[in-house]
Amino acid sequence: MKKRKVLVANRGEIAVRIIKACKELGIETVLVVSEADKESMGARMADEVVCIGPPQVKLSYLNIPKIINAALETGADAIHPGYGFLAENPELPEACEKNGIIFIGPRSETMKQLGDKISARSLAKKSNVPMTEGSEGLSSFRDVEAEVQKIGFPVIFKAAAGGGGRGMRIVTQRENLKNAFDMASNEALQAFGDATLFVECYVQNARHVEVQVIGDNFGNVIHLGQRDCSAQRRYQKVIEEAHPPNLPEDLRNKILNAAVALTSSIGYNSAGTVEFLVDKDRHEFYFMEVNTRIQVEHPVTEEITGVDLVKEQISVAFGAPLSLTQEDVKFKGHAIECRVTADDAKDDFMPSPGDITCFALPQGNNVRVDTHCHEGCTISPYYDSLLAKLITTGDTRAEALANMKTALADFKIEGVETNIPFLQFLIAQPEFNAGDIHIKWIENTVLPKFVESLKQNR
Ligand code: MV4
Repeated sequence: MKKRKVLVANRGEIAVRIIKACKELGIETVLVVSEADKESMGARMADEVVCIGPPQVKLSYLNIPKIINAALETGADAIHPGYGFLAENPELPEACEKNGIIFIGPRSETMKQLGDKISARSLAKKSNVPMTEGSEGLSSFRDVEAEVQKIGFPVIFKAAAGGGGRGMRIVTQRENLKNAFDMASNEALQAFGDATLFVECYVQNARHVEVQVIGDNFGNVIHLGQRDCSAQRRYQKVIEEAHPPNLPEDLRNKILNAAVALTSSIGYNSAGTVEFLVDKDRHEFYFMEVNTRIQVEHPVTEEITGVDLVKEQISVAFGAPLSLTQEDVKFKGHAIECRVTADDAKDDFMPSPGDITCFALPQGNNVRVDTHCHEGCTISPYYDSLLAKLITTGDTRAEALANMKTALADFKIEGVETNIPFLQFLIAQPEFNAGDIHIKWIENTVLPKFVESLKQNR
């Protein structure tokens, strides 16, 4: 039988991660690259490389016709989109379908159903998944006041086509309603080409807890536990961990069951993540959204389950049934991931592109580093600033954290500024050590302290 071939439509660490998974599955790889990534680690590892255009993402990594052509020319059977770029754009699976190419992700209809946050809410409702009180689509301000009257302040506007914080505004008082609505709908129009908003009751001081699920083409869906991603700054996750600390057993089980109920109700057939807000003190949880891609933070789930999520995602896309049942999933220990980025924490997290002159990885049995960087590589200003994902494990959370402290101290990166000093500051905080943080914790509590500590050390 002819060897199978996967085209990787991404770059950076996730391209490397996908190529590794393909090699282990005996699958050949084609990597599409921009002119800026011809010498990348992924390009060195892939069996074939096709340059699809200049560094600007619109002309390369977001260019569907170029990517489809590269797949057809190289005889690729399937396309893996990674995360970001085209990963949640239903036009890519549609183009794949037209050209007889397997898309490594859910069906385009599934992507549309879940990508529209209002339709995602109605699916969640049908599966009896709890969510905050909220409205349908609001296309003009006239509909807003009556809805907000019902809900009560604070409220949050969200883009129907949105996700990831764009087109969102929190409003605490009536005077700010009109302005916030206008700002959010403009932002939504700019970002997604659709100004439609909806409004929800804003959950304060919540934690971000998400469930990893995976389904196959035979109607099987299982979960692989939960992750806590409450350590965020400007909607960008900074540290993630599995399992979420201090989550009461019954709440944990309810959230897991809700995620599986929702995704199995729609025959979800790939790797996916169901996001929730959790109000631990009031013992409540609320559905937020479903991400239909492999996520940046998937390694912490792999570390506590021993399941290779990328290999499993590729296998099910090629038509294999899930290699394990829910009962086969065994959890062991704790894992923490720090996103190491080329941002200068000392200078308001300004991106710091440039040439890496030293890149010495931390070592140890409980340390994993997912990266595309090496000594002599160039960090381009065209792309996101993720240098590496540093993952540590331990039998307990305290052990995983202690291992993270050592690993961060041992990670030597020179040539670009990094956020490592900030990560060290974060994990040293008493609230983080107690597992007692929420989604505004970094911005409200840590950043002011961090800025103060910089002044004192000057
Ligand atoms: C919320 C919320 C509180 N209440 N919805 C952020 C991105 C998208 N996944 C949904 N998000 C949120 N939705 C309700 N009803 C809080 C967030 C949220 C957040 C809000 C402000 C600042 C940082 C945040 C980080 C994660 C989630």
